[in-house]
Amino acid sequence: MSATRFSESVSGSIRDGVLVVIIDNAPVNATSAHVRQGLVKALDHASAVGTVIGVVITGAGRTFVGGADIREFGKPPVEPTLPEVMQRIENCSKPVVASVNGAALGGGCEIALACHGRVAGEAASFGLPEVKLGIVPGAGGTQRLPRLIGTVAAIDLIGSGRTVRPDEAIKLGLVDGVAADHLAAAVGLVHQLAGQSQRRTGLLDVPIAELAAVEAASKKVLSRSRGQSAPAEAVRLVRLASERTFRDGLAEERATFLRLRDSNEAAALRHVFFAERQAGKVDKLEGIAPRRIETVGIVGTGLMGAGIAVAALTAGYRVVGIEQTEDAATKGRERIAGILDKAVQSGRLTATVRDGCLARLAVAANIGELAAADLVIEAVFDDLAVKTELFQRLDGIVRPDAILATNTSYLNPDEIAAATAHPGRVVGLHFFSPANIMRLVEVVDCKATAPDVLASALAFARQLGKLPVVSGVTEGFIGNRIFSAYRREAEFMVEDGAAPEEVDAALEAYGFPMGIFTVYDMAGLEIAWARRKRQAATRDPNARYVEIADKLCEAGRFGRKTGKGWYDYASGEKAVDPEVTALIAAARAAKDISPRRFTVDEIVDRLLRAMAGEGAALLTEGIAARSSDIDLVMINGYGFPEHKGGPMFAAETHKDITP
Ligand code: T1G
Repeated sequence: MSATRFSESVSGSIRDGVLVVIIDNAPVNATSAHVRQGLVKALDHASAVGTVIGVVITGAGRTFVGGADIREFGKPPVEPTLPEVMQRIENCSKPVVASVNGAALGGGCEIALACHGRVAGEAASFGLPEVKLGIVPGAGGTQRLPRLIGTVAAIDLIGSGRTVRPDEAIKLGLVDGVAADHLAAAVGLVHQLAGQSQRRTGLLDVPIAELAAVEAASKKVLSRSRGQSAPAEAVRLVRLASERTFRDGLAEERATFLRLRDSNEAAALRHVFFAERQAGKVDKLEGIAPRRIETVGIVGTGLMGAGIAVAALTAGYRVVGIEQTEDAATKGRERIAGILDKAVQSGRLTATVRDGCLARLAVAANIGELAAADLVIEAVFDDLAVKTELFQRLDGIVRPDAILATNTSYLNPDEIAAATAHPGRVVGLHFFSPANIMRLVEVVDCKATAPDVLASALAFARQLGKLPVVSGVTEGFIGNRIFSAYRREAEFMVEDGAAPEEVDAALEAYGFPMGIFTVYDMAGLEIAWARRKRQAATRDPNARYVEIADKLCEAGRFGRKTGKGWYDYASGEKAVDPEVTALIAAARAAKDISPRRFTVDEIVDRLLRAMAGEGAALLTEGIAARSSDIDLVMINGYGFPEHKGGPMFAAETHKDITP
């Protein structure tokens, strides 16, 4: 039978007496207005035509339904609303079954929940990721899911926003079946359900869940929510499902959804969502194909090199690690195997995947082994002479079309490239430690980097599951430039009267996992000290310079590993040290500064302004392509709270900066 069109994105055809409705709204079948209108029309049609025994809903392409159209948020609502569509599905006189071909997320998962039955294809996934957007499910998810799979499991899924695959979905009772031919199975399920009274999730009694388990699940969500409000609201709503009627629960869910949708937190997280999809897109690379990369050479298998190796191995690459001696090569291999073992112990990797990784790994003391590499990443000591000499040697070893990447944090990769025979193949890949965990990679587009080399570096980073952000060449690239401005401002405030612990407390209250002085102590103070000493001769003598960190280093206070830094760790806990307080007081006195008080707001405002100001300079200099890239760098590399949207977003919208 020919297809009937219900709207520009919804059509249906009859299969075995069942109306099979297809949602086709590229790219992710979001529930835009015409999708909602089409679904209602399709349900009307199925109800009206006597020969139709029921309905199957499925999606075109790789996605079932990716949820509400996030771009419609903030625009006036268009009827029918998504909750209305859900009610129409649930109350349909004939059985409606979801045939879930791909991702059923947010409103897409809610459509499946409102159906009378659900069949998953092998590529299906289910999730209510709304909390990641600073909102809660707004079309019945918080009320239908606990009624289907229980309160504890629903708190976990909705509170974390995580996605489940078919094997877990069936265990949870989220789906009735999993089938390669999900459409045929769904049509079969409609036949089974036809003529019976339909299970309407909304009308079911809720079994009283075990209170202790509900408490534990709630606590777990709250402990991970880092100052965001959506996860707590989600937990509250799910728990309402066992306390109130379905109708009351839905009303409370809708009210909460609308309130959160208009919050700063949601605006910030939407910004981050689109920023991530923008990142790494470079206009000049349009139509340029990346080079093929199968074997990755990594020179230096210390902490950073080993982390990069693990990231490459788990993404399926062959890895050749290089060390200077046999002994160091053995240790490097052990370090890499150790990280993989830990991942198996914590359940992030299966033993089979680890064994596959180890089979693709070689660590050698002979640099000649790199002849086979398509890409070589150096992760050796951050010294210009060392890196230049290494790249010159590599010129004679690797194929002319192999790519050479430097993982330098502070050196000028243009200088490294200029010393090689083919500067066009040199690019920066600035990983963050631990490289197998941290998502951010700054991909440094050097003066001579060839477009297909840049495209290859971006494709490689994406293949590793990383978030690549392109940076031009500047001291410290995007992240460390902004971090330096942030640090400078924090030290100015300390010199002017704020205590380090006040600055840290203000940052932690804002949402940073750790304040800046605590971060310093974790990382160690000596590397930055050495750099300041190197730069002393070229420093602008008229620029303000705070000596306090130097004085700490001179006193042997290099941070946590020496038991003392900005704080004291003798008791095993971080403690304010009167010695540091005295040292700061002396530094102020030496400059005739009479200390003043800073409020929490002032501390945060000044630090945000410092970061945003440096970010603006990076945009003017053309180092960063877009301000949202800067936000991603600070969120993913430096602990800037995601739900504040990054320093540029916070500055642009004046949401966190009082003028
Ligand atoms: N709305 C608008 N655009 C979207 C979108 C959405 N929901 N999801 C993706 N896009 C765009 C995206 O910006 C990109 O655009 C393109 O689609 C491809 O995306 C009432 C309130 C579905 C797993 O949070 O997780 O439902 O950059 O690169 O890797 O309770 O997209 O090409 O211009 O990510 O194949 C909840 C978000 C909404 C799902 C596909 N839903 N999306 O991954 O493609 S709130 C989500 C995803 C809600 C209800 C509530 C993924 C995907 P461009 P992509 P992908």
